[in-house]
Amino acid sequence: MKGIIFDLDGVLIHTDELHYQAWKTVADKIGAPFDRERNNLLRGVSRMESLEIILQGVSQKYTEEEKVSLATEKNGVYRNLLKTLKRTDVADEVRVTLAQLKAKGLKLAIGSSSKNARFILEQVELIDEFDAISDGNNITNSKPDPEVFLKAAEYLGLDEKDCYVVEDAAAGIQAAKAGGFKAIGMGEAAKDPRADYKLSTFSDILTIVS
Ligand code: B16
Ligand code: MG
Repeated sequence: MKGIIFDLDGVLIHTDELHYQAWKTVADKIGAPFDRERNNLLRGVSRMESLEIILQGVSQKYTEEEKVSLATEKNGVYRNLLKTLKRTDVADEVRVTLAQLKAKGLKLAIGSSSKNARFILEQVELIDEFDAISDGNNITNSKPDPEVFLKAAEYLGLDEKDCYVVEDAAAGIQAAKAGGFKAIGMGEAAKDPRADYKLSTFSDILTIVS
């Protein structure tokens, strides 16, 4: 294996919690039921598709314009939360593991559905650790479509069969397998039977690749 493609939210950093808080603000405002279980359905899914999942809980119909406005409002709350992120929001275990993977000669990429991925990576001073970044800005179809990972492999100059994908989302594991990658599940996705490997802690990746 020559490369590893990392999902961002919920894998390298706990921005999944900030997504939850931002969507909760919008959901409470419109009276949509929203809890952590429903939030798990939003992992890896695009902003507009996430909103559609939340709106399944209300009878009111929203126009496209109103939906864009709600999604924009959520992103505003989320961006304000992201501004508080700093270097120490990435665990030492993550930084050390990434450095050790690089030292083994593996190429590292980001494969995130988020349009805020670069902003997050800059905030936490992680952006220079990656050889390529594929995110919500360079794709048409979000996970479970494999596009974001296929683009990441292309940017690395690698074949999908030579790359692992590390994911915390069911949609992400599905995308990785659809693209022909080896899937490593962590967090929620560690329970997914489609994952080829499961992490109990981030540094377990070192054992998988050795
Ligand atoms: P944004 P990932 C995904 O990131 C999140 O898991 C998902 O909850 C979010 O809706 C999506 O990014 C889009 O994010 O609104 O910032 O463009 O897990 O693929 O890194
Ligand atoms: Mg994720």
